[in-house]
Amino acid sequence: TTASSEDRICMQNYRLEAVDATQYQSLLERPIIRSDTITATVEPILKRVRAEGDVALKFFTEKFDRVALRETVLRAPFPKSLQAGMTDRVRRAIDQAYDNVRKFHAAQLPASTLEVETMPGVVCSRFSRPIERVGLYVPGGTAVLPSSALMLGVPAQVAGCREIVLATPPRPDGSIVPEVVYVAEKVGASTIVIAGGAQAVAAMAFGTESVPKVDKICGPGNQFVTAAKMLVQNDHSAMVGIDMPAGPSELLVIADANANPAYVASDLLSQAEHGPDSQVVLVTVDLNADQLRAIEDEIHQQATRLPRVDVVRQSIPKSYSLAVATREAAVKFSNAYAPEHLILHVDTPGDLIPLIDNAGSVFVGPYSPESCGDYASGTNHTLPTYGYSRMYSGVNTDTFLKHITAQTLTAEGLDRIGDTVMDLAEVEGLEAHRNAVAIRLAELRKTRDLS
Ligand code: HSO
Ligand code: ZN
Repeated sequence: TTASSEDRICMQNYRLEAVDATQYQSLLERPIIRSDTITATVEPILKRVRAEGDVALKFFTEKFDRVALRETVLRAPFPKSLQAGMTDRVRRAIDQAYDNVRKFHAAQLPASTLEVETMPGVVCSRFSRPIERVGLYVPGGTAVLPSSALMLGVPAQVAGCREIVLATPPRPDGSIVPEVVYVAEKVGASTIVIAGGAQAVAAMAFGTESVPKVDKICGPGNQFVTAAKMLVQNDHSAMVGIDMPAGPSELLVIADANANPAYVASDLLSQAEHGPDSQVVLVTVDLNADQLRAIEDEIHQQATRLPRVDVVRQSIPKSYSLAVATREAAVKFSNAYAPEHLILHVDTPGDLIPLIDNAGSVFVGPYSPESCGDYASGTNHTLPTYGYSRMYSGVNTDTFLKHITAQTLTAEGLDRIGDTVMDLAEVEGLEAHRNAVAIRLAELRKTRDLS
C-alpha cells in the first residue's frame, strides 16, 4: 500500500534502558554508503576529464545535467547581468551573513609568527601561508545553496588564497544561480566552473584548458562528488588535497522537560528537509509520555505544512528518539554518535559544554536554531558528518592555510643539543645524520679549545 498524505509522520522510539548492546551499536551507525559501485561510475569520468579536458567536461554536463554549454567557465569580473533576478533584500541578507562569517573566520587567523626558544640558542618558530589555489564545490540539486559558497569562499578569502575557483552545476537553462555569482564576486573568486559532480572535481584536480588546476578541493556534495574527491586525493598525479569525507547532513537534539516542543520539532525538521537520507536524532532526558507526545505532535503538524513534506516523509521515519534518564547520559550518547550538529534544548545548556567531546557545531539554548549557523551567525556550516566529528573539524580558516615551521640554532645552541642528536642518530644507525652534527661540533670545539 502507498502512504497516504494522512499518515502520521513520526520517528521510531527507543528507551536506553531497554536497548541491548547490539541495538545500541546500530543506533550509533549511519546508513551504509555502498562505495564500490559509485567508485566504478566515477573512475571513468575522472579519466576522461583528465585526458580530454573541456570536451569531456561539456560531454558529462550534457549527459548528467542535460545542458549543452558553449563555455565551461565564467571568469571574473563576472558580468552584472548574471546577478539579474536577485532582490535587494536577498543582497542585504547575503551582505550581513558575509560580514558575520568573515568576522568569525578572520578572528581565527593565527596572530603572528609563533616563536619558542626550546633551549638556549635553539629557536623554533611557526608561521602560516595560504594554500595558493583552492577549488570550492557548491552543490546544486534539490536545494540551491548560495550559503555553501559563502561558507567556503569567506574562509578561503580570509586566509589569503591567491586563486579561488568555484564549481557549481548549471540550472536547466544553463545559467548559474545569481546569488552564487554574487557570493563568488564578494569572495574574490577568479573563475566559476559551470559543472557539477565528479566531472567538476576532476576538472579542478587536473585542470583543463579553461579550468585552473587547484591545490585543494573543499565543499559538500553527493556521493559521486565525495567519491571523486577521495579518488583524486589518492592520485599522485593530481597532487590535490581535500577537506574531509562528507555524508548526508545530520542533527542530534538533546531535550529535557524545559524544552519548547515546537522549537524542538522545528529544528528536527530543518535538518530532515535537507534530503531523504538526512539523519535526525532526538535524545530526551526524563520526559513523561505527554511531553514526548507533544514533540511528536509538533513534528507531524509542522511537517505536513512544509513544501518539502515529501522529503521529510522519507527522512523522519528513518530517524529515532531515545529516552535517557539524565543529561549526562544524553551527552554520553551524543559523544558516541558524534553528530554533525548538536542542539541543546535543556535547562542551563551552557553547563553541558564541558562534557561535549564530539560534535561538528553546537547550538546552545532555545534561541539558537541550527538555521542561524547554516546561514548567518558566523560559524561555518561545512561540518564533519557520518561520525567523523570524532577526528575532523569543520571547515575553518585553517582549512585554507599551511603551517610552516622553522628553526635557527646558534653555535652555542648546537653545542648544547649536539650530543642528544648524535646519540639518537646512533640508535637509529644513521651515521650521516650523526656526522652532520659531529662535523660542526668538531670545528666549534676546536676553535673553543684554541681560544
Ligand atoms: N545544514 C546544512 C547546511 C545548509 N543548510 C545549507 C541550509 N543551507 C549542512 O550543515
Ligand atoms: Zn541546513
